[in-house]
Amino acid sequence: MAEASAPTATRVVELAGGVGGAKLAEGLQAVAGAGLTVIVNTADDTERHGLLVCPDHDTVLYTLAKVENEELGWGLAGDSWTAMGALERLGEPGWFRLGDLDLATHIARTERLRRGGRLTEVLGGLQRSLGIAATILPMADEPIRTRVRTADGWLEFQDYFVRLRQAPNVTEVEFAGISHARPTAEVGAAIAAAEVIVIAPSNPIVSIGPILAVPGLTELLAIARGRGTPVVAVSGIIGGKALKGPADRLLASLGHEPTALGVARGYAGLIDAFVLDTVDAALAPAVEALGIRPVVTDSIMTDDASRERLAREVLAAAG
Ligand code: FO1
Repeated sequence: MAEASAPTATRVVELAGGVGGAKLAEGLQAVAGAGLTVIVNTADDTERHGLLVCPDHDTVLYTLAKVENEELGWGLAGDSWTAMGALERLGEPGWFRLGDLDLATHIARTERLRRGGRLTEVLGGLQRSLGIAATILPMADEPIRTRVRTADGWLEFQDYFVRLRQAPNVTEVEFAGISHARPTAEVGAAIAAAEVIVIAPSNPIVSIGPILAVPGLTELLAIARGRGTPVVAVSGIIGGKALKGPADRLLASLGHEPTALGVARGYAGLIDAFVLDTVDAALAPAVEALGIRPVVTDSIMTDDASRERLAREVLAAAG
């Protein structure tokens, strides 16, 4: 097991999706405070009832503000569903549930974007209102939407994820709009200033995949690495199973090995170190053979203390 030592990094960038990314972000925020910048996936974003919903941003925001609904893994603690019931009575679809309190976030965001705000600025305003120390940047300001191909044709991501409960077999994934997107100035500056870059234990295909697919993003990471900034990824697959969501099934149906080693292979050439759970210690030599330094530790984050402990180990792993 790796020893947790006092990290020195104060400027940390994390690439993150939803729950796994948010939990590690909380640990990293406890260590780096305002020095943490989280670059979140926006390809899960969706328009519901005329409102822009940004699931991964909001999961990270609510978690860092300590107001997240831990039971659901999305939305706000103590939320209620009165407005959703009223919408359903009017004949609107109710399978994607927006809580009464959560609705305020989507209304404010949509209104500010309609007034001409840039996504990065609008999300920054929400973060300031909730008083978090870290900064959460969308991976790009342009709209990018994940679509998955199944036997029934192409589906919008939330249609697959929530309405169909990830049941269909996925044979292809695309990020619509990605060719028009570019890393924002804020994303570029954060990566350039980072002392450590962390890839969260999020879904490598549909959470980290879209971030890395933004044209120019991997080049920014390569420039940072060239200047000596280490990139460390954490496996979200433990013992061949995703901690949450369909990552293991997506990896397999898209022709990748559904193990931590399969995840490491996907990041080969991009990262310096890879954090695997103790359960997967036997995969460490194969990770090393990819030219990536394996770091074996207990990587399951059950509470605040384990989130901070893993964050410290990840930063220490960066060396
Ligand atoms: N996930 C669900 O399983 N059911 C829902 O009704 C649902 C609503 C929802 C509303 C706002 C939000 O920010 C997230 C929401 N999610 C819901 C979570 C979301 O679909 C996924 O967890 C992420 O897109 C995957 O990272």
